[in-house]
Amino acid sequence: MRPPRRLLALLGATALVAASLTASTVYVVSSPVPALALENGLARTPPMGFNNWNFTQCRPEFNETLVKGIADAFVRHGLRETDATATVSTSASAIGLSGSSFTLFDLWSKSRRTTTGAISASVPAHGVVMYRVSAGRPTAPPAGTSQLSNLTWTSATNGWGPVERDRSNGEQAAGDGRTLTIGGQTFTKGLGTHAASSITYFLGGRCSTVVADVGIDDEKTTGSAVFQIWRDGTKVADSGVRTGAQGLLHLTGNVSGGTTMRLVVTDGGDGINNDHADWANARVTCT
Ligand SMILES: [Ca+2]
Ligand SMILES: [Ca+2]
Repeated sequence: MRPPRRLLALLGATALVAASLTASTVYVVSSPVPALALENGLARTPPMGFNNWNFTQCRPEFNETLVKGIADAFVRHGLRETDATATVSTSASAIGLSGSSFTLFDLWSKSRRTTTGAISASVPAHGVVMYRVSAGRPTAPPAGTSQLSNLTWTSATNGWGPVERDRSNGEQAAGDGRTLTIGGQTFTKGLGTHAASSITYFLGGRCSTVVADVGIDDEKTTGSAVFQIWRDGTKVADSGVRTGAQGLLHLTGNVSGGTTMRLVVTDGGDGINNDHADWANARVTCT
């Protein structure tokens, strides 16, 4: 898959934001709706959006004239609100891409989908949708059972340096981890992470099960973390809080039909210090 080249931004529920907002960004933005306190792993408000406070901090120049000017600019670029869900579309050429197949990565939910031809988003009334759009399609894992450390993830975040393949997290440098070890048991394959971490794989609806032996690596036994497996926006496995003293836990997630799968590590509620979290012998089975 080619690396992401464009961040597509669509503003407003009914109108397409022209690429003139930025050369490479499209947003779907309008006034917020009350947040729903859903325990679905998503932030209760979008992590990105139009945030005047960060820019102005209510300095004197942030006055009615400026606010009206911003609103007028939105309207000039075709941004308006409606009270109904609307489909907002653009073309590849409008955002500087070529080809006919594209991958849309939802920057809020972290879900991923593919499309051909027109690029569009279904935008709730007064809602927000943000996609990173890249040309081409990601590749699903091959048929059979694959070690996740042998596959290419589509995105990864990690709380202390990068995610390590087939070794523990170690410190901040890449490749400085040790043999994956949980409760004295060593592993030659797996992923070494550190809370807070999230690793996303594209499955393309072709995979059924993800399994791993999870736990705090022996290199930092005082850590604590929670291991979760997500199929698109649904959590399908949760380890509960694991400490170094508990050793490993075998975790299984049903990812049948999922377009994407995420391995998530949280801090266990007590901060990220020493949270060296291993996904040992982590495998996915696909057809
Ligand atoms: Ca490292
Ligand atoms: Ca912790």
